Amino acid sequence: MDRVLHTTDYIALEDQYGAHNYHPLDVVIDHAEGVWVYDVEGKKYLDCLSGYSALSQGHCHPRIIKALMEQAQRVTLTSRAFRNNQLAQFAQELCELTGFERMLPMNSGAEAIETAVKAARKWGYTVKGIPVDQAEIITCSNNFHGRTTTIITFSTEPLYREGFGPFTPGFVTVPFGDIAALEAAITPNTAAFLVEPIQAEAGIIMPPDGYLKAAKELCEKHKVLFIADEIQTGLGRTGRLFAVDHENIVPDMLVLGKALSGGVYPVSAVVGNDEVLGETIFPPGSHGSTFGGNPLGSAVAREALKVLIEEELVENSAILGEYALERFRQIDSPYIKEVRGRGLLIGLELHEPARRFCEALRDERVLCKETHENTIRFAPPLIIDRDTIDWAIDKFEAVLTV
Ligand code: IF1
Repeated sequence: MDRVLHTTDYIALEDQYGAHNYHPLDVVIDHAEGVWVYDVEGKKYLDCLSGYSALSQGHCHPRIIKALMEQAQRVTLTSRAFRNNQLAQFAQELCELTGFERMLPMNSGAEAIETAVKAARKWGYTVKGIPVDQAEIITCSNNFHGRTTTIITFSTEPLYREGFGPFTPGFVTVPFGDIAALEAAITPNTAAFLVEPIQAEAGIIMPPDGYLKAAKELCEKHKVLFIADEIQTGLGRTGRLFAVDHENIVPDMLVLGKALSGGVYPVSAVVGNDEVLGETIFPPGSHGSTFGGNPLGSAVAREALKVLIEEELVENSAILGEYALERFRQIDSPYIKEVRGRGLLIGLELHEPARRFCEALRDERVLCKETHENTIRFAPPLIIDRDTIDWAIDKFEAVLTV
């Protein structure tokens, strides 16, 4: 039985023994269910961050937990040296859902991004004919694709890069949304364009209308792979199954994570056709991971996807996202500069740092987090209902109009 500790005790312990690589709100969560989390003092809060959009199905969804518990008593890990029945079915179900021929399972989002980078380079050399070790991948400024040293190579956020060099060559940065800059950056050695359809971490930055479609057309014209990082925007978060669906484009590779497992277990994947994920690109033994494709994560992911579809969470995200956006825009607040977003991925950009408002919202039992200083991100689980949205936005209004 745990010792009886209070919020301040836990904070002191974590601060003493944990690296300080985050600046979390001082709320110590003990358990959670659905859209609600409960701290160690028993206080109840609405989770408006959803684990950075990993908990789209809500905390501890009973069906997903049941799948976890049942599989955990059968087999949790086989390694890919052998096969298991859960990965086989997960692979089929994910490809059928996304319309691609193949999937490659990993664990974290960053690992899936690294996998997509490797696939794009290999495709560049073996299919496009780029001279070996000269492949270029174009990314957008203010991107967020993960924290590995290769991925932070193409971050434009000094805090994420400083002190972690030397970096990986072969990346070119263009402004997000600027189609002329993208065209100018394409060379015969360009293998891929890697982009988040909406730049969430940058502050819920929306693409100009038609940008993604024009970018896809440019990629097709110049034989460049279009890689969509939908780790955060995917699986219903923006009101469509994938954010690229808003412009009816089909990427060459889709990178998924977070809600792929409902926030219960780390599962990520790259999906694409044989041209980018077949044996020409990844022959046996050329890429892998100890836990990638393990039966426990696969069983969890299978149920998380079933819940997403059967509980119509994509539709709920679209309907309540539109409602929430409209309600946020009606708040008459001197602090709000702009409200933007799509589905239940909404950002309130303020004229000043948002931290103090997030702390005030916490005192009103609403948990959300500032991103890039001035923007409050509103991204509750997609299971949220209208009454709870109203309750939450009333709190935002109270905090933002004093
Ligand atoms: C942190 C941010 C969000 C992602 C996209 C890849 C990854 C992420 C679009 C990597 C991960 C997380 C990481 C976490 C905080 C959070 C985050 F603020 F950092 F950027 F959500 F916006 N592509 N995002 O959003 O996936 O390896 O983490 O599984 O690192 O602080 P991961």
